Amino acid sequence: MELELFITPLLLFLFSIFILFRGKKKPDRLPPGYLGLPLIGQSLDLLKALKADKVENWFQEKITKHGPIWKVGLFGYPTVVLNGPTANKFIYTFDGNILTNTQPPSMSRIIGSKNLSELTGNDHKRVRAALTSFLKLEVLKQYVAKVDEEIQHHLQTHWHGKHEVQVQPLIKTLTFNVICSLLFGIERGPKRDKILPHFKHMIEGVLAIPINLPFTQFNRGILARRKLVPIILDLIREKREALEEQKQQANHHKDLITELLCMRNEDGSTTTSDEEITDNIILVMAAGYDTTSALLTFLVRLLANNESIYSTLVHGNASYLRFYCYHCKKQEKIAKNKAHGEALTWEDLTKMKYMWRVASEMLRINPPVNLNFRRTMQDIEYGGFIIPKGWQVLISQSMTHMNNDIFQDPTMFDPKRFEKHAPQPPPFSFVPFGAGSRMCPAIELAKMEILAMMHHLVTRFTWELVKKDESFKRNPMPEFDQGLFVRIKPTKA
Ligand SMILES: *[C@@H]1O[C@H](CO)[C@@H](O)[C@H](O)[C@H]1NC(C)=O
Ligand SMILES: *[C@@H]1O[C@H](CO)[C@@H](O)[C@H](O)[C@H]1NC(C)=O
Ligand SMILES: CC(=O)N[C@H]1CO[C@H](CO)[C@@H](O)[C@@H]1O
Repeated sequence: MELELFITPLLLFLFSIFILFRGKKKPDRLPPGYLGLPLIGQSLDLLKALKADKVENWFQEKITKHGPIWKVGLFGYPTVVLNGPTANKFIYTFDGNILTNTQPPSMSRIIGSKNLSELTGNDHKRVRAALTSFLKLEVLKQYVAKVDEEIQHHLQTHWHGKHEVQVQPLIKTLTFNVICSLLFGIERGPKRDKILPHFKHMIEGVLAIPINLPFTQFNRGILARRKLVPIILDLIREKREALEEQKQQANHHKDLITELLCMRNEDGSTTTSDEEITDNIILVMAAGYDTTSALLTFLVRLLANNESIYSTLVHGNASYLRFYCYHCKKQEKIAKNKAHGEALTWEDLTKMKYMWRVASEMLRINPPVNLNFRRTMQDIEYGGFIIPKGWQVLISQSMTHMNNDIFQDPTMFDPKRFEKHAPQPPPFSFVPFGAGSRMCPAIELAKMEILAMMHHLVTRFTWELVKKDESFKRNPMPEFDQGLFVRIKPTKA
């Protein structure tokens, strides 16, 4: 890793800071644990655990050593790590002005801090309101055909006629395209093509160690952001002009940028600066791009490995269908009622209940986002300890998702856990999308993309893994070593 080149000179520098820091008076009742070196702390250890997808083991080791609440230095800040449903509830529901959604510096420098996830108080409410009003179900329902069109075009271009494909990079391009089309009204063409490479580099720097030296991942991310921002500012300008020209024509497809441009204060002044819109665009792209594509890639791998799930999904469970749920038609039946190339409808998606249970179980076992950071704005007491002002608080989704007391036999993949009549997991224990007032506002969009894409895949292709045991690393998003190589065959029509 190129990073190591810089470590030695840095250590000397950091060590001197460390000596300075030690002089400060520490509040009593800090959780046990070691902060390590300032700035770096134990970031390298965590990144290593992430790469091996062993964050739970890393947490568990520390818990065994220090108890359930412990401290560690991560990405430039002292950090208190918590776990369990109570901790999840605490992080997701505590007053957001005190426990803010501030991300480690690598994330906020790159994603931008005028964005939704970093905003607090009224700013957060305002921008979130625009996003939610755009992403709510009644609005999204109108766009199923648009998503479907992107998916069909994607399969036609990148899958049909091929023998082998790398699933993950392809699906990333697909999710990028869906977001461009639906949220930003950027149609296929040169503009999209210009944004994509910068965007990819930017995302890669998001959870790097915040050392801005040439050749670090962090540095590449910052440079990519710098190239991306003017393109987005141009786009905002175009949308604003278009909006002024067609002021009278209300109510055609409004994209998210237009929606944000239309927001007005009570006195009629604009509420959202171009800078805020830019950061939000980048945030929404970042949030939708890696997450949905990771989940879809895991599902493709699952269906290659598990014949029984595949068959239930495609053909349905005969006895189940007959006795319980005749309208739970499986993918094959849904496809039979369509003319070739005819778009899926909202109603079709609502029938894919088994598919969504399979996806939910995948979200439990392999949550695309597996770390949640917060920052304290004042000293907070938790579990008998003080978390000082300015520290980070961290939880990992997997700590509850893989807890044997909450999900029995947690490593077993079992979609039955999400059946309607199955016992519900306790509140704040199944949190792939977060929870509380900052819960991912795009769940319904993600669901729509996943159901529609999986439907088209299973009805058009069969596939097998080229490398049976291809594994993945977390960077921090799951990345398959070779992008998940599969051999595909078209299904007989
Ligand atoms: C299929 O139906 C049978 C009978 O209702 C049920 O026991 C079984 O769990 C079902 N399988 C799935 C995967 O839904
Ligand atoms: C496939 O999934 C089913 C249902 O969860 C599970 O019982 C079975 O063990 C899995 N099969 C394989 C080969 O992993
Ligand atoms: C990097 C960056 O843009 N930082 C700014 C984000 O917004 C806050 C206030 O909302 C500023 O204080 C930061 O400088």
